[in-house]
Amino acid sequence: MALVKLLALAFLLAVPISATDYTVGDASGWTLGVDYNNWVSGKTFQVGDRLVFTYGSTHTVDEVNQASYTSCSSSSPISSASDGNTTITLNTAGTHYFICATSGHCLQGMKVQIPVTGSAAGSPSGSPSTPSPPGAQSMGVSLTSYSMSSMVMAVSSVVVVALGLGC
Ligand SMILES: [Cu+2]
Repeated sequence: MALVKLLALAFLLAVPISATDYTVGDASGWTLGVDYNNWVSGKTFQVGDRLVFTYGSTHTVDEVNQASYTSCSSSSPISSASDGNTTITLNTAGTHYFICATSGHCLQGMKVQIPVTGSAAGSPSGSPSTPSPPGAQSMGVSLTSYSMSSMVMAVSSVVVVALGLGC
């Protein structure tokens, strides 16, 4: 069965994996008084990249939808963390919205929106998808499940081929 492992390894190496970790706000971290629009500008975020939030105990990281981002509402977050060091993997294409849930902080600018494009590996057409607010969330989910199922199929076919070769 050594050939199976070899082929599986070759397949894994052939998949481009280039996830990047971004520390939100760089050295300033996640806090008051940072212009996060300025921090985002010029950066390109892809599916699989990770956001690292570092912050003090008076802050939280809440992922919210666009409406809650706009109105600074933390009443129904998608996720919420307050451990001071939060890593969030950008699993779907589209815009991801984060706010601090501490009263008044979001209104004072502690909010950031991250436009995420599909990675080349995860996009069926091969071209990067541009984030579009309406339906972006569901598009990202379908992109992710597409790449998951195609990866499972590819691994299965490698195993089938290897078995067919008689190991
Ligand atoms: Cu805060």
